[in-house]
Parts: sequence; C-alpha cells; structure tokens
Amino acid sequence: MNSWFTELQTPDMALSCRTKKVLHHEKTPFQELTVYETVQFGRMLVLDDVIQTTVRDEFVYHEMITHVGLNTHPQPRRVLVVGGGDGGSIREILRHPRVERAALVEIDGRVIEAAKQFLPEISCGLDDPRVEIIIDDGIKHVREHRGAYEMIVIDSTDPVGPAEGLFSAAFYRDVFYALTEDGLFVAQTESPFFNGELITRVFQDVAGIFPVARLYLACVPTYPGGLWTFTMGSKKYDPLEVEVEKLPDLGTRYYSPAVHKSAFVLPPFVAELLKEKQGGKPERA
Ligand code: AG3
Repeated sequence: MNSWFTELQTPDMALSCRTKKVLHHEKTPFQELTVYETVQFGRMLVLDDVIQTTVRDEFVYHEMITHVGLNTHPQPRRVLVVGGGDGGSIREILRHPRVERAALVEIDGRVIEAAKQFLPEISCGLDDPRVEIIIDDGIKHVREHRGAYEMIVIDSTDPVGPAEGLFSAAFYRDVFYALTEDGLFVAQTESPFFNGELITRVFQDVAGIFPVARLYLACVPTYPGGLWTFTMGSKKYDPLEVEVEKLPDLGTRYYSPAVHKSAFVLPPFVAELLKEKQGGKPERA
C-alpha cells in the first residue's frame, strides 16, 4: 500500500506522511475530521487537512504548552484549556498535584469523541474526576467567566476559520479578566518561519494587556517549519524567574527544568519579531 496524506503547510510547501489506513473520517458541524494510521508518526488527527497532533510527537507540544505556565504559577488550582479537544493538554495538566480542576471548553464535541475512540494515549485524562468538559465556544466561555482560573491554555487550530477569534486582542483582554489577579495564559502561536507577522502582532497585543509577555519555542516535527512558538501573558509571575532547580520531575520527555529556561532563548530572527516588545510594560489598550 502506498497512500500518502499531504498537508499543504504553505501555498508553496507540503508535508507528506505515508499512511497505512484511514481509521476514521467524518464531517462534523464545524470541520472535516480524519484519523490516519501513519507509518512515521503513528495515529494522526487531521482537521480540515491540517495536522493537529500525532501519537509520536504530541508530547513536545502538549508538555510545552502546559508545564512552562504551570511551573511559573505557584498555585495553579483551576486551569482552563480552550480548544484542545484531543485531551493532550488536559493529560499534562493533571500531572500537577496542585491542580484541583481542569476545564476543557471545546467547540466541536466530535473531536473529543474521536480522540477518546482512536487516540487513547492522548485523550486518557478526559475521564478524570478533576476534569470538566464544556462543549461551547471558547470565546463565549472566557467572556462569561471572570476571575475564574489561575491559568488558561489556548490550544487552538491555525488562525483561520473558527479559531481566528482566539488570536485577537479582544479575546486576550477577555482572557485577562477570566484569570485570577495573579493568573497567566499560554497560547500556541504558530511558526516563526511562516507566521512572523502574526507572532509580532499577537506579542504586541499581549504586551499591551499583560504586565509580563514572553515568547518561547519548541520543536514539533509535524508542524510547519518544525520550530513552534508559544506566547505567555502573565499578570504577576515571570517564567524567567522560576527557580527551576526546585521543580519536581514529572517524568516529562521534552520539558525539563533546563528546557524551561532554554526555551526562552530566541535565535536573532525570532527575537527580531518582538523587537523591544519582549517583557513590555503594561500600556493597557
Ligand atoms: N493545535 C494545532 C497546532 C497547529 C498546527 N498547524 C499546522 N499543522 N498547520 C494542536 C492541537 C493539539 N492539542
């Protein structure tokens, strides 16, 4: 068998993975959802022909979108994931002994169901008693919950279609108010090679709303360019001031105390995207 799934990562570049099988395919009310069995990366979740996660490399993204923030906040008791219906972020959040409640607000309930059925390694935390699953628009949920969470993880798809609003200044302002007075958020913010303008704009917006704004990196082989960015906005705690030597070992495979620090070391072409805005003062919008 010689079938390939190809994601057109930009109009001029593609990533192809050889597939053994289509395990599942459906049109949900929101998108087209496919689960492939691939040769290189194991099972792979694809939404509207865009790779969301694979069993072999998901640990990088899910560890890095959660543990950096969870270890920056001293008491992350209530954590919200916006998007992330596959459950990978929730699984990582539950590793933290201080977390009492992990809420997931996902617009497309079918993603959760498909992940439970076909990606058990990733979705395994979703049945934990600390987890609350809310099928709703994340933008609306965040707007309607004030001071409710110590940490919010924005585990979105690319900034097109339904996820576009999750990259807007108005949404980051709502996130600010949905957080406790010392809360912080982390959002996935795409590739520094192909989404430089977006990264600059998001960083500017976040630095205008939050006293602390930081960008960090991780390497995700199945995402465009391989190098991926995360943006953190924090009301009080600075991830660069964490005493990493004191952090417990949670058995993570990409994240570690040393990686917590090194992820913020930016190559000049990435630092250039932020210019003087890194750590920017709160000039509230
Ligand atoms: N969120 C999607 C990241 C963006 C991937 N982009 C791409 N392949 N063009 C991941 C969801 C995992 N919980």
